[in-house]
Amino acid sequence: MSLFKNFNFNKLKDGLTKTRNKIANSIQETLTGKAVIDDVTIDQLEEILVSSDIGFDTAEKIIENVRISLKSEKERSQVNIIKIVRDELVRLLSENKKNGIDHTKYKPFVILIVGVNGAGKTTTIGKLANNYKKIGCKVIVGAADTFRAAANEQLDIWADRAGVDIIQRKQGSDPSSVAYDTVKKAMDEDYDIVLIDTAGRLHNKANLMNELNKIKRVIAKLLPDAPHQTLLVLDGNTGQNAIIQADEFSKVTDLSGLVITKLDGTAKGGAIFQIVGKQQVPVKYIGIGESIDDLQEFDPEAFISAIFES
Ligand SMILES: Nc1nc2c(ncn2[C@@H]2O[C@H](COP(=O)(O)OP(=O)(O)OP(=O)(O)O)[C@@H](O)[C@H]2O)c(=O)[nH]1
Ligand SMILES: [Mg+2]
Repeated sequence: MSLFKNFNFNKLKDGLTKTRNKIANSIQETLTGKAVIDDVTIDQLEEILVSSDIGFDTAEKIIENVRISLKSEKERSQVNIIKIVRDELVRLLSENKKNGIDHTKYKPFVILIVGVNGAGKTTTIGKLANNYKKIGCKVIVGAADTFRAAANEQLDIWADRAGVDIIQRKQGSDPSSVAYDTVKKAMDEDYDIVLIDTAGRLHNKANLMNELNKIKRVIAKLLPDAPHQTLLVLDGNTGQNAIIQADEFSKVTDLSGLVITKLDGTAKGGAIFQIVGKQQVPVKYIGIGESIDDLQEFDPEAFISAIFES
């Protein structure tokens, strides 16, 4: 069941237009007018899948299932093929889906947002803050990206848009002390949700990872189970690179979920299959635009419908 109330299928469909053109429309074109689905057509289908960012392994799996299903079918109609492909894609996207931790189990519920620079962390925090606020939660955000001069200001704008509180310190302050102060205030003043923004770039990668660890340790001093959720934000445009980032961050921190941003405006939405296929971490949210309502809870069924329904 979805927690947030902002799901909008048409918006999802609009956002995924380019991905739909690349994947579903090409499949439709290949199958249109084919009275019988022969091996050449299956090979063409395989080519489309392989070239559509969903990854070689995923494409192979789907084609294998198409072949198996066709063997048992008398009627090799195109509707069947599309259905087989769709079902298989939904199945792949649902594989890692675990039930998330219920935010009402902890008070405050602390969410740490991590990811490389420009992935969409701050924007995602603004959107999440808005969604939690809308369902009646008291929300505070912590500006623990103290590395970049404009970072505070950016988060401040989002906090303002969402109508939530913010803790910020001057540039160059210790990020973990900002996180500490935010969680402390949340505990003292009865907040439900804490969202901690972090830097995407420090002097080097080791620095960044050490900093994240320190933030986690410091938060845990106040609340032993916190952070209750660590979300890795990945830019949906980056395809293969997103997989590498997920690997890197998984090494240093326990990720509870992924947020794939910027799925609007990219034809590479198929990369989500590779990410899900290679990670044990479920996709929790997807970003389909730059405004405050453009974050949706990830629903494999809806995602595939949005890609295949013209
Ligand atoms: N189209 C689109 N743009 C997005 C989405 N999410 C974020 N962006 C844009 O991506 C850019 C970077 O977003 P930020 O939220 O600043 O990214 P960040 O990870 O906080 O970046 P750093 O603070 O530099 O590490 C901004 O221009 C956002 O508007 C999305 O879902 N769709
Ligand atoms: Mg940021």
